[in-house]
Amino acid sequence: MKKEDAQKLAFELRQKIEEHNYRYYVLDDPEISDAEYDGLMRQLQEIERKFPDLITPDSPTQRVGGQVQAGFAQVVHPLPMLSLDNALNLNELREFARRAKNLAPEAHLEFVVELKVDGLAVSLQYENGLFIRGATRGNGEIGEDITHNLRTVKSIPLRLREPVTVEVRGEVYMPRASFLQLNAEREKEGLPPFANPRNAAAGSLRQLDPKIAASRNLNMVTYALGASPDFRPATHYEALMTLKDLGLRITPQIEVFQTVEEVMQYCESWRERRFNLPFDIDGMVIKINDLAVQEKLGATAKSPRWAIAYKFPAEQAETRVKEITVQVGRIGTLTPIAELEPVLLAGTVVKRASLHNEDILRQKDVHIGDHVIVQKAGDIIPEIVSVVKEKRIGNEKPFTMPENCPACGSAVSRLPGEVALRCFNANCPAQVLERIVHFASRNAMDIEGLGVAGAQQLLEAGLIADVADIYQLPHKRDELLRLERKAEKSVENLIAAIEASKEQPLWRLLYGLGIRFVGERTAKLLADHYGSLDRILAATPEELEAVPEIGPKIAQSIYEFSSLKESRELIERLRKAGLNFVQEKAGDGSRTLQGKLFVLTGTLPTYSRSEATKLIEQAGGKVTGSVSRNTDYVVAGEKPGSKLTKAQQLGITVIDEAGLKELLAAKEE
Ligand code: 0OX
Repeated sequence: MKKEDAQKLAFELRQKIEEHNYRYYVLDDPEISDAEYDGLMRQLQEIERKFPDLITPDSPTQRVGGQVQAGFAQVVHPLPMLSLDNALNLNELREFARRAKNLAPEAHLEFVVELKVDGLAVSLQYENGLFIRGATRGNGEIGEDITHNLRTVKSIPLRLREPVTVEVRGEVYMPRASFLQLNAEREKEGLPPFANPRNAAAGSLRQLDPKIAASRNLNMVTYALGASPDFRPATHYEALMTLKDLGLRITPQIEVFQTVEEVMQYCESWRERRFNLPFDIDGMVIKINDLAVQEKLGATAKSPRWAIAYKFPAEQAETRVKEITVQVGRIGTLTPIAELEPVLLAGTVVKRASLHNEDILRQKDVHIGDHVIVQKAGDIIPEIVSVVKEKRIGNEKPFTMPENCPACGSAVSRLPGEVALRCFNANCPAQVLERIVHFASRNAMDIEGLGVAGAQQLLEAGLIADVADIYQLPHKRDELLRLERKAEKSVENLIAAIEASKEQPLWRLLYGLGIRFVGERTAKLLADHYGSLDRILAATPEELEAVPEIGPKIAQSIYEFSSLKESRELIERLRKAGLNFVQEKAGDGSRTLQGKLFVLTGTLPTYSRSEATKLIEQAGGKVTGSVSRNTDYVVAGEKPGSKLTKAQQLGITVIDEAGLKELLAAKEE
């Protein structure tokens, strides 16, 4: 490709990617699939790899490109970042409105109500549309420069849709599902888990190496205009809408109300509904809409008089620890679990709470028999907040972690630098069970009927001993039918699910193997990069590390797995069973039509319409039904219809089947 062409294409790709980002993050209305989006990114990365001097600072590929920082620079906020006063009940909310009314008696008060996203307040500075600096709130006057980390947050535009100079404020947070996943991974790695999504977000932003923030699914909502010489909106609501138009993601579920009663009703309506949100909120924020009134009300030393937070109390309950048990995970991690007297909490009965590891157990000083306060923030697994020590009567028993694995009896120990105790017996029945359950789980091979109970039954009956044995089950129909409580229908369903799983995409198989540190995302990256299981398992640690986002720990773990004789034997048995080991390889020369839009018209000499469509899609292109300005090629066969005329009118390139074959065969230079 010539450099001028590359420059033009890179420009177009960046515009497209930014537009799709905006649709995805701000409007919540994506137009293309994740795979198509990834395709555009890969195409841009490829161009920038070939022509590094074409890279621009606001290129979507440059989010993670930053250097590891030596420390955090200080940032003086152009306007202090105030915090919010709290209203702890509805009366205090009424009081807030009354005070405002007293201070601005002539004004008709209108209230904007927003969700109070539970994250970390940040300030973003844009200059002529370009994101130049992002900072924490710090003490409100001076914060820390965390630009390198904020650049990795995909909902923060690196360039606004207008070349304006503006400072905005918002909250960076971690969605609950990402938090749970991150903690699960950390526990596997023997790292201490984060206490809640807010700490996880804060911990991610307080890193000098931006790769860490980039690997942690962080998100941001904007909730206010900061110093903004270019803007004079009349209301807060108008300011938010302007920010949205500029490409920033604003707090969702914003409503404007005329009376405090309506405000209170709306706030209360979120008390239970908040648990259905994908992120935690710790209350609602009520702001007076009119900015002139805001100015008139001003602020105290700490917080504005025109805004208040209405906090929901965390849902807590008291119960008793009946027992502390120890669970053995897939890679042998021992986790202490508090078995509780059942208690109703935020609508569900809670019977167990994870104590995470020995350190946390000690820190909370939980004894068997203790009365404890349990808490649920969002619909997260309940946690033990504290022990009600006044209720101790003397017969409570402290708990010490066992020296031997409760499942197999082998001695347990800690790896250097890890918090968790581990059982290192790969044949430990608890680990075997967990490995099978993980392999069959919905996010891996998705074999219904192989949950804990199902897998346990098969293990006990001696019908399976590892994941490869699962594929022998279809030949053991009679034995399955003889199992207790197995109806014919459920056996048929299990066999069908097992057969269907053979066709699962490569990443699911790789993830299902349960290699330490190989989560879903890593599995997808590796499957994409290597295209086959054999190539992944043949790679050296150095080669693996060369794959973007794969660090030394993951590389070493995969290498250790593939070096084991047991693993190699297992893989061969899975291959023999007929599992899919390969994947359509994306991002290499075979996806030369990445992002290109095609329209087919008329009858082609050799390809059927569906064959042509398949070939185009395999090469990364897309076939649509009608010609528009966005169409890249019209493939015309015999008896083309009006689509050909339209293509000619719009000046779209028209090719025949031979032309299509040429495009498909073309390798990038
Ligand atoms: C939030 C949030 C926080 C900031 C200082 C004056 C108004 N966590 O979602 N703060 C504000 O606004 C305050 N709005 C929010 N939505």
